[in-house]
Formats: sequence, C-alpha cells, structure tokens
Amino acid sequence: MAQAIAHPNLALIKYWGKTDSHYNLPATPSLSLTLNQLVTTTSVELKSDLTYDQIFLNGKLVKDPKIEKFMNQVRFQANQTAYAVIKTKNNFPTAAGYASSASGFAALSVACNQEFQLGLSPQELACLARNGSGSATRSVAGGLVAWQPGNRKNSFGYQILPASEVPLAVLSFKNNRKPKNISSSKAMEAVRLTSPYYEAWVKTATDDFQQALSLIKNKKWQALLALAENNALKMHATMLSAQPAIIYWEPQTLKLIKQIQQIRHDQKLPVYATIDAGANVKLLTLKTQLPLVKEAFHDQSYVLCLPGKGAEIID
Ligand code: 2P0
Repeated sequence: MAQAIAHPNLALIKYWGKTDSHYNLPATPSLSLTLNQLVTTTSVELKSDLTYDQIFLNGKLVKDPKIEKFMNQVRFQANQTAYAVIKTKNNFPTAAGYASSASGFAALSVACNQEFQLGLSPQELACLARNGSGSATRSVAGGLVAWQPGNRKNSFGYQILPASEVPLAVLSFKNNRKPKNISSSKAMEAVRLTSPYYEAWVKTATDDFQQALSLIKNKKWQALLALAENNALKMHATMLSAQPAIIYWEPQTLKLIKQIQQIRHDQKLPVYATIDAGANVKLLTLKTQLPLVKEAFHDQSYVLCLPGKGAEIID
C-alpha cells in the first residue's frame, strides 16, 4: 500500500483554455501558489482479486469516471492488469472553495508511482497528474509553480520558488456553499468555442505570465498581486462573453470584491481578489500585513492559507 498527501493550489495567473482535452494541454501558461493547511490524503493498494477499481471518497464508495480513466492509463504505463483500492480524503470542506481535483490527482499520482513501481521522474510525475486534471500538475511541486503550454511530455508544473521564500498569504472566504452548475472543463471549452474574446484572453494571459515571472524575480510582490486580480477578472470576462453566458458569481462574490477594493483604497492595505471557476473569493495579501488584514476582515469567515509544500509519500 502507498499513501501520499498533496495540497490544492491557487492560480495567480489562470489556466483557462485547452489545446487538447484528452491530455489536458493548456492554451495558456499559468502560475500558482501551493497552499498549506488544506490537505488531500490518498492511498492506493493493488489487489489481485478485484475486477474494478474501488474508489472511496471521504469514506464513501463512489464511481468516478475521471479517476477510472486515470487508473487505466497508469495500468497501461505500468504494464499491469490488477485493480486497486483507492481511498482519498480531504481535510477541507468544499465551502472553502477549493476544487479537490488538483490535490486529489497530485496525491493519486505520487501514490500510484510508488504502488505500481512506475519509477517516474518529477517531470513525468507532474505530466501524469496533469492527465488526471490540468491544475493537478501544479500541486506536485510546492511554493510558486509555473506551467507552460507544450506537448504531453513537456507541459508540466515546475517550481520557480520554494514555499519558504514566498511572502504571500491567502484568505479563502467561505462565501458560497452551492455546487457549481457547470464544470471548469466544460466552461473552458464553451469559452473557446463561443467567446469573441478568447483569442485576446490567450494572448494577454501569455503576456501576464511573462510579466509575473519578472515581478517575482524583482520581488515586486504587491504588483504581482495586482496583476493576479486583473488576470482573474479577465478570465471571468471571457465567461460572461460566452454564448450562453457562464456566470459563476453570486451576489456575495461581488460584495467581497468591492469590500476588498474599498479596504485597499481606504486603508492602503495590499489586499487583492481572485476567483476561480466558482463563486468563492480568495484574498491575496502579503504575510507581513496579516495582522492588519485579519483586523480589516474580522467580520468574515475564512480559512487562512500560507505557501505549502509539494505532494509526497507519507508513512
Ligand atoms: C486554474 N482553474 O488555473 C483555473 C482557474 C479554474 C479557474 O484549473 O479540465 O479542474 O481537469 O484540466 O484543472 C480548474 O481546472 O480542469 C482550473 P481540467 P481543472 O486554477
């Protein structure tokens, strides 16, 4: 039996659009922060007497076509025929607003690498995770992680700065509990096919990524957070312009964005908003400003996350 843990990641420059949806090859480069605090733990145990993969999510037996497709690929790669018992659990409620697919497929890849004796390099491991879910390739490494377009062998998440050197913090507001009405995979594809802004998005995302790398190199952290907010809003603009429109936001989403902007303006605090394919708002700030930021948002319920490490085998 092999057991691994992984953390979700939050994109500062978003992955939105694919050139290949079988291998989750991105149309845009992205940049993310792996988060501590939230953890997925996954075990994989090969069993010769099984006739299908048994998947337990938070203790409940489930059917999950994405995991089944992934396991078939692992079996093919390992030249194995045996099925496995897979147990995965998250320490975070979905109300925290994080998709568990990034940490889930990162932990599953690391556990499979050991249990199936795949002997993958870190890059190959990150490619395997990407096949499960695009953003999972960025949860294999810790700290600040970049992921660039390419082919199925050279498009993977790689660390650009370890967690210990990243002075950023995230407040993840628990502002929405409703499940999203369209998956990010479907939404990305609808935007690609119907939004007149899609090409402009891909171009500006590439420019944003280059600018972000330069800001990180020069330690211009606040400018990086401002860029991240703008990038997230541009991504949502592509969704609004799709036909039919994709609107993940709820009234509380806009309220929080406005509150963040107001506090930034009135109190001169470095607080910025980012929103993924859902209604939850995450606040980006600098670690050094946390006491003041916590005070300014004392009326809100949130999970505080700091930079976290990459996926690894435990026990
Ligand atoms: C991101 N998202 O960069 C972006 C921003 C959502 C909005 O990565 O189809 O669940 O499995 O590759 O990884 C969510 O996309 O999509 C995502 P698939 P995934 O974090």
